[in-house]
Amino acid sequence: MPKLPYDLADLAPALSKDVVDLHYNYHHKTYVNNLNLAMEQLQAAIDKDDLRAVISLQPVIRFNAGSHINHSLYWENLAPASGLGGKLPLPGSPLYERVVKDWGSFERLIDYFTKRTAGIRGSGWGWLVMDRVTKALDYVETHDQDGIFMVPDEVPLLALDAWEHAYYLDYKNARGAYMKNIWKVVNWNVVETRYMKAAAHVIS
Ligand code: MN3
Repeated sequence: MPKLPYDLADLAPALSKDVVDLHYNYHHKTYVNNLNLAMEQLQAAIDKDDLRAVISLQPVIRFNAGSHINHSLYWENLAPASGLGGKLPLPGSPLYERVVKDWGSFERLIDYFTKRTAGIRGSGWGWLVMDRVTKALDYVETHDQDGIFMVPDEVPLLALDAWEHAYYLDYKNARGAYMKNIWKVVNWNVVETRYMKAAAHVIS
């Protein structure tokens, strides 16, 4: 489990202590436990050269490993509103200029992402991604626990968890209200760092 870069209560009121506690210490932890178990079973299957077992373990590994990767990105790209949470990059910074180039403004990007992520059918994730080839920023959604690592040439910059367990305790069925409030705790500093690292390794 990655260590949270803040205390459980620090994302309130956007996300209550209870919702973060349940999400991190129960949901995320359970995915990690299930992944560890499946990895042990995979190793045993490989040791026995049991190809049927190796293949049958793939869906559970895809689900739980994807979840662990996605949640690790999610926790990292949030921050308390009393600190870096919700503070947009300054004009002139690389991410600011790229967002303005691709989206016109942060307001437009946030508005679009809020609508799209709130509208994901079933469980999934909304992502701000950078295309490795063009460096352009785009919105991508993935379903269940699939992640951006499964999409060729896209680098995840911002992970938004649209699963009910991410907000239901606080917002009930109002996913749109959760999506509206999550921007108050998005750590754009982390998003910008990811962008600059990704942009430095662009495929030419
Ligand atoms: Mn989740």
